[in-house]
Amino acid sequence: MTAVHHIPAQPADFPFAPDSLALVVIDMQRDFLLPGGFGESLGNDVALLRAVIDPLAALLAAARAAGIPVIHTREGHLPDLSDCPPAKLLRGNPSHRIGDAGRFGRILIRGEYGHDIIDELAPAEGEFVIDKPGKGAFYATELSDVLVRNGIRHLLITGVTTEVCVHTTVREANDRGYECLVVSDCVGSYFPEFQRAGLAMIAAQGGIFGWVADSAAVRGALESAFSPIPAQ
Ligand code: C5J
Repeated sequence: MTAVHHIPAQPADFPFAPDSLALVVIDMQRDFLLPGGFGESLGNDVALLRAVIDPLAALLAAARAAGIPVIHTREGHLPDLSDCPPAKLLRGNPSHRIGDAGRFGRILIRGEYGHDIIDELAPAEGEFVIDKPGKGAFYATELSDVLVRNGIRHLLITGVTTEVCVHTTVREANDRGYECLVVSDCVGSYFPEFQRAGLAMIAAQGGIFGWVADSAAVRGALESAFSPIPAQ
């Protein structure tokens, strides 16, 4: 039987089995994070999202060292926009719509430079990359299949933005019976008040959507759960 390990978290320790754990990295894309990109062109301060890069790079390295599956997601659409609901296309700033020309290519269009993941967190060979047309990572994607095929039940959730794609994914995962721990310094929002409230909402009411812990606590637990067993 697989041993159960724990990560110190809110509202209580997060129990996980090492062989059912995965790291999920949501939408760490140039369009959202690069200075001069789509996110910034909407008037947002990308520094608030970029603060996530260093702790997330360290967590990614720890996950790779532990050998747990890593799943990256990218929000975006087909070049002909056939997978983009008209309501999504029409909302937002009229001068910066999905599919419009942006500094890093057509905004949120698959295959464009801006749609891809930032260099610091580039997926390694063998890691999963899920392209999603929605805010949640389950809607219209192969994520459920990937999780089932790999026996994954426990998700460490990171990425941007806290109150949009991170929250939607956590809620989708929670409804499907997955146990989600949101890593507080590895998720980011353009809005400090949404960051605070978004994290509080996860762990409120006894962990209504899941657990919250910082990356130091998660890395510590990974190191102890995945350290080699000393020879007798
Ligand atoms: C947004 C996302 N905020 N990845 N996308 O539109 O959260």
